[in-house]
Amino acid sequence: MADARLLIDLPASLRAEQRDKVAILWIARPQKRNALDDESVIGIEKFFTSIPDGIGAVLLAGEGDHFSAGLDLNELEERNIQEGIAHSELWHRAFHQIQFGKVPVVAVLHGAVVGGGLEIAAAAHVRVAERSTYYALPEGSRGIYVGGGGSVRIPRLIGVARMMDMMLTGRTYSAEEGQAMGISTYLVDNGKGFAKGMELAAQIADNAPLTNFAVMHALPRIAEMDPQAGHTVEALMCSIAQADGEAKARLKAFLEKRGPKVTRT
Ligand code: 1HE
Repeated sequence: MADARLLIDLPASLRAEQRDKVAILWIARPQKRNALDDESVIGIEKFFTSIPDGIGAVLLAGEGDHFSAGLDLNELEERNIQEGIAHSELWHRAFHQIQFGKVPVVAVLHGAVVGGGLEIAAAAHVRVAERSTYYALPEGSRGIYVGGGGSVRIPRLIGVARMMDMMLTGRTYSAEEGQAMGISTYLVDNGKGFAKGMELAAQIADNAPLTNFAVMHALPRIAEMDPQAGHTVEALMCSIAQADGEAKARLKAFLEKRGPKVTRT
């Protein structure tokens, strides 16, 4: 499959394309710094629940100078408590589909990755940050609270104490600091993020699908289990993966000196 537009009906704030086995989802609202309005969040859920067969990974990126300025503050109109809960749950559903969807997601970060922008980035599986990236949780200064799963995912990346500091003091972290504390696992020069993200996504898309499934769905759950249950689920997952034809073919290829060796990077 060559490059093509993906035939998923999305709002104007999102753009999807396909390059071989990688689907690319652009947050395409640079005039509003890729702020996420309800339409965009619903579109994100739709995209991640409509990924066609043949796609093995998704690249998530933002158009313009910033990845995302988070929640569209124009939509913070008068909501009652029940409506506020429903709004947060809308974000939860959409971002759940990123983390626990069909294929792994690589996020390419640059410029502002703030508020809900950091929440959506945290739902991806691999994060590549350009040096222009900065992270903040300005919810504190806006008198609100994270609502896109940030309290669940961000402490698992950087710890509760750092997230508290970001929210209470409005502290901003640089790309280099984000890399050191584990928000991103790749740090690249400005303008190089998309190419690096595509390289990683293409590599991920070539993995055995069952391995990608195990890494996405079993690993984070095992990590939350008590160790005894975790070991049991790991043994089952390991056995299921090994029994798959794809694993057998790949192991045979290595033993016959046809498979790739581990190489230093
Ligand atoms: C927006 C938004 C937005 C920009 N909602 N419209 N997020 C924030 O608190 C971050 C708010 N944004 C900013 O601090 C800055 O815009 C940026 C640092 C991201 C970028 O600055 P800059 O100088 O490049 O752009 P700008 O001039 O501030 O903004 C350009 C336009 O985008 C302008 O609109 P315009 O009509 O006047 O041109 C801005 O109003 C608009 N814009 N950010 C709406 N966020 C589920 S809970 C999640 C909770 C949160 O995410 S809270 C964090 C919200």
